[in-house]
Amino acid sequence: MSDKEWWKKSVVYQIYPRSFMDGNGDGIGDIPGITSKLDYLAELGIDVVWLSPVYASPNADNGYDISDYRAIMPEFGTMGDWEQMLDEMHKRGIRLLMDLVVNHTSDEHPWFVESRKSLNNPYRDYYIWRPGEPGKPPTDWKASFGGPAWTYDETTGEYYLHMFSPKQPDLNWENPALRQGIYEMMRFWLDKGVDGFRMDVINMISKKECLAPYEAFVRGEGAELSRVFIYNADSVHDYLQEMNREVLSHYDVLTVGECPKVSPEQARLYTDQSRGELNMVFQFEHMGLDKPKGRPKWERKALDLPELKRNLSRWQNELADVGWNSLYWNNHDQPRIVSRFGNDGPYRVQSAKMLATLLHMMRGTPYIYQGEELGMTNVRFESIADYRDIESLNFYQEQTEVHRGEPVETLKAIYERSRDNGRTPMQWTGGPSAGFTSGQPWMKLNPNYPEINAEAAVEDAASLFHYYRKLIELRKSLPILTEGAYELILEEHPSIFAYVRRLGKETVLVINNFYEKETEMVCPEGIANGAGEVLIGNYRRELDGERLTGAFKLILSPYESLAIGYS
Ligand code: ISL
Ligand code: CA
Repeated sequence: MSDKEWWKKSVVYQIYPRSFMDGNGDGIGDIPGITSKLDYLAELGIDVVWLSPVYASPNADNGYDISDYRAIMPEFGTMGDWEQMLDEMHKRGIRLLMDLVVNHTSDEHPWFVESRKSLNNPYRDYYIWRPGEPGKPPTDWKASFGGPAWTYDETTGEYYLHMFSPKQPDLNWENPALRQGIYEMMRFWLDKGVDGFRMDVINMISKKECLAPYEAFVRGEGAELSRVFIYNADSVHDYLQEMNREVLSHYDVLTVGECPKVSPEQARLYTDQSRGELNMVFQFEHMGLDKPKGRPKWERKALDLPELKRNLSRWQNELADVGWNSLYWNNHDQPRIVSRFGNDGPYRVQSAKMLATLLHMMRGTPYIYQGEELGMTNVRFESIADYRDIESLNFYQEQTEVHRGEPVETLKAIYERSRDNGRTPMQWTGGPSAGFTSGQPWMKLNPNYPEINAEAAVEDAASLFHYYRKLIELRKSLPILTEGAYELILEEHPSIFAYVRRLGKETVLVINNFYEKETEMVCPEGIANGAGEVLIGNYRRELDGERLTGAFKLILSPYESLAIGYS
């Protein structure tokens, strides 16, 4: 593995700036706040920070609606603050990924302000406009946060496309001038020294292929106008390759593309390094296993462990020879993993350690979302008034007003699924407002901060924080964790998720009891050769290496996790 492939050896930490640390007491997390916490991140040992958007934005979707790609949101600070933050990161050997949101802009971006003015405005074609009668949108596509994906604009009597809220019009990537505008903006940040990009819904940027049937229909060719999904069109690959030729290949960067509805086969295309597209993608299959297939995100079903094993292993295997995986349990759009696949009651710390081991011993680049290293949990606010996310608020309104659903039932779904579960302010101390702000936090804290907070975790050698630190350290000291082959074992076992990593003569055996019930593990023959050394585990248990040889047996405690090395 070459030095150029540093991104294969890195651990990334995601910061959601609004909720990370408030530096000036206005209740909103900001850039000076981040800078003040860099020593904490350095202690954790992460290599890279992915920073969710900090650009100028009216905040319809907390910064994922950008009105100026080259300006910092005043609530977050100044460009000077940002430059100082980058400088302080680099001093500590931490690299910075910026969020690149180029499927859409804010409707307040000057490009859209111009675009909507007239049919022949030079920026008209920067967005996706189609003729249509009021009340009769061009296609029946739905927007992500509720309602139709087309909004009628009276000024010119046409519809514009928005796959998210009406305040997030989709850009038209077919327009070469738009693409050049994006590339220039990317160079602006790269020349300032950023080390890469996380690309928001990058597999949705091309609508060319799916709008084609509509165009044919309008031409009177009678094409079917069925609902088409806008993911992974062939032309996305062309655009990414062009972006590489023109921009990315001239810098030493990490790129990760957020790709809803991507299959491992498609991910191979995006991440095959010889194609020059992305280093890795965020896939979502494992995040969909606790809901009925094809149903809205608000519905739930119990996770089936063998299905999770098959799924994650398929990704490990499909991206083994070409391509590369990202590894994650959490981000700012997901509920907290310890409340979701773990146990946020009496086994909060043990189950969170198990989930961390399971993920971090796999092949790929691990991502940690702020607060995950503390075992932060989902939240249950009594009133919808305490929620902030556009998706949850729209859902609540639709359910209770349009569908006349029960408010209590709707809130229950929100408790399980809301993106705000991951967005409550970071819990730094047990003191007022968890040390997040000296003022009124923009969103209520999770009331469990007196128990769950960074100060307590850093002081406690047995905490989840120090467990994550150790996992990161192991990844740095053992090349097998980055390079080694992956093989699932005990495939059909209903409660154990175990696998083997192999490199040359070395083996790492990873064992996880996914549930609370004690269970017996019998190691298959041919894996545990020689005396084993426990690399990490969540129960302090003296394990004699000799005992871990051959077809050894272990009784696993609740959520017990163990990685054993053989060489
Ligand atoms: O959050 C989701 C469902 O609850 C996802 O479907 C999400 O909308 C999708 O993964 C795209 O997410 C990204 O783009 C959105 C933004 O709201 C998300 O925060 C961002 O991660 C629009 O920019
Ligand atoms: Ca602030």
